Amino acid sequence: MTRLVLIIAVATNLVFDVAPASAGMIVLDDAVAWWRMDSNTNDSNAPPASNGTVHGDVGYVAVPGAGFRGNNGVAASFDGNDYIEFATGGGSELYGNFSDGLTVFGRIDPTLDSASHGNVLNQDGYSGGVRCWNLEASRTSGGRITWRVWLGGTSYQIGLTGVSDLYNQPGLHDVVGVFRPGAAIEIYLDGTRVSYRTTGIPTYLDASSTVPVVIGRRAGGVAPAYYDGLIESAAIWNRPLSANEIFGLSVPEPTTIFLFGIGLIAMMFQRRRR
Ligand SMILES: [Ca+2]
Ligand SMILES: [Ca+2]
Ligand SMILES: [Ca+2]
Repeated sequence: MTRLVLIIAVATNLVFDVAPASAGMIVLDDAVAWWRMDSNTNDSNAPPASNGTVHGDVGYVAVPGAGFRGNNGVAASFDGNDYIEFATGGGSELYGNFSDGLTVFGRIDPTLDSASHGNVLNQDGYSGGVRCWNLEASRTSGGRITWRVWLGGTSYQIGLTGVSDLYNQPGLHDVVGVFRPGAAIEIYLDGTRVSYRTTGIPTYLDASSTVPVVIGRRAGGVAPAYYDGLIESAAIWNRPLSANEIFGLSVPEPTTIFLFGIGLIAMMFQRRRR
């Protein structure tokens, strides 16, 4: 029994301690696109490389948390008139009807200056354009996170309000929107599911070959809805991540210390038995 605990603890420590960022990085490495936003808008998971084109003056600033969860300690800064656009066209890993599912991730610190709908990451043509999906940190209702998907122009929307007002919670937070075809749409905050819907869920989403994927504002329409604040990183998977995988993106740092402690205790028991 002790030997088993030892093996589990040491193995777990290998995952969490030898490479401190690996818990989150294992999941992020599996994304079709992962934008680390340390000095540019390039996709870390290439090929294929879904590199972004900057519009405006996106800057880069130091943030806490370097060395954990894929965070290199730098975030992109948006001040209300900047965005990053990704090329449309056939064959791109970012586009499709996501009949196998979709997960969208942003590690963000929005500011109170954000528009009423501060678009973190979306393919949302808004008024007059095709709307596919969007992830927002909205000023409306005190900083709620909203995740929407569309099929046939119908909005399947869930929103998070009140208790998780990101504007009054300083620092970076992990927000995740998940589409599970025919089953659920879900919002996760810092690794925990905070909102979900299971009725009326489509088996695929509207797709567009002309509306681009965009970070920092809506892809199109009459109201750009700029995001204002920091984005440390963002990613897209063309499948629904499991709850465990999403927790792994945001695994709290004390877990490392806790598991390291279990490993030490197990080793001490092992030595005393000899
Ligand atoms: Ca890629
Ligand atoms: Ca600007
Ligand atoms: Ca970063």
